[in-house]
Amino acid sequence: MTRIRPILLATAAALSLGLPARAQETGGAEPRPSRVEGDAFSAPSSAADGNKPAETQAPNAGYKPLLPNQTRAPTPSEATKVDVATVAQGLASPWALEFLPDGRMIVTEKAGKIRIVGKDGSLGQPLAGVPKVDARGQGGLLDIALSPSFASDRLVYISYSEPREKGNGTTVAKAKLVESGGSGKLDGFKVIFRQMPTYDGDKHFGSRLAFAPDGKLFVTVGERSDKQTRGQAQDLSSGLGKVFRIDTDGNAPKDNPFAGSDKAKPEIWSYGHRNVQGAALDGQGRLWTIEHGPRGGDELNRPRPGLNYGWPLVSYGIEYSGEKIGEGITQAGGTVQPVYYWDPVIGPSSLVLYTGSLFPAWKDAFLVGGLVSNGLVALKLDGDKVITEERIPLDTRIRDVKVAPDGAIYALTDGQDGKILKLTPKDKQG
Ligand SMILES: [Ca+2]
Repeated sequence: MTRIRPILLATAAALSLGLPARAQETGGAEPRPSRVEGDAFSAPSSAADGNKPAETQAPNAGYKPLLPNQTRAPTPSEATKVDVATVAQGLASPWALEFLPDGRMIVTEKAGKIRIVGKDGSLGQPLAGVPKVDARGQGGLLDIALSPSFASDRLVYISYSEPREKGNGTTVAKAKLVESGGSGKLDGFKVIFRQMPTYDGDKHFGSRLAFAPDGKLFVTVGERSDKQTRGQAQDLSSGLGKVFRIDTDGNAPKDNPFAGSDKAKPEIWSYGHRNVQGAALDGQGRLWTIEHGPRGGDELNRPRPGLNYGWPLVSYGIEYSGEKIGEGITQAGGTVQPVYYWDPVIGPSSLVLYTGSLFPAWKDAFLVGGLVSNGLVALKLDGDKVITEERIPLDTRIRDVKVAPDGAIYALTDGQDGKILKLTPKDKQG
């Protein structure tokens, strides 16, 4: 009963949100989801091109996918050729990039700095008013998002691993970006949300911030990696291993799937996640996320309210030691299958929907930044199913990917001397 309840709540929540509930998705005939959520995704209506998969290496785990095209989708019939230019360099372990309305960029650096990067690639001085962060391991100053009404309110939202008594944790804050005389600061800094519990570790902080069209903010986090914490991804009273949905003051909206429950955190949108570092809204305003799996098992998911995405009960990956994760199962009742997974991993850092017109082949494709794959991955979808996977090698770890107002693709490279790379279509004459 405890496993079923969230799903029923989820459907009710989806209906009240006006989101496509499953009954609507399946033509109205089916009142509740099947035990294994695999059939939520219809098979592609257009046949794949019959090309070989983009992935050529042997998998780490011997698991078979439950669904067609759930991994190793074929490459598109025609490869997209890109020109790559370096727009800026000298960023210290940059983590996130956003475009400001005037075409400049705002970039976070992991150790705790935020800089504005000019259109000419010049790096501004670090903004004042940025909080202290715990930058050990995978922690630090992480994502940045502009308020949906940034042009009028100048608010930015940041996520970071916050140093706390007895450890650290992912925290979300907002502040006003104020610039004058060539320098800038964050003004009126205010914490709006803290992932709890605090834990003394340096891994799996997530995190991405993504605004939905209704102005609600999705916050993705991790489960802190260690064996003693990872099980909390399944615990609705814990904030580890979740996707949250909050308002701009950090409160849980009343139409969240667990709002009003005394056993669950009301900010939870979905659970059973490992370490979610990519989040994007699709053209219908629906949330998609991408998370780091263990060895094998990176996942693309479409988190729906109140549903369980399986970790650590279910995974297509294995431990780094080679042992099974838990029972070594890839499906279980009450858990949702990934839309797509990778084995071996790509190390997905970021996710964006390509909405520009410079690359017609990628119209409405998801672009994924790869830390391990050293480049971008383009996923074309048909409905909610991946039909092709294309690799765009950039020979360096990619930490974030964004689409510029002119449709060019900007990739932020990881590590010291981080760069901003600009991708444009390769001149066919050249
Ligand atoms: Ca999963």
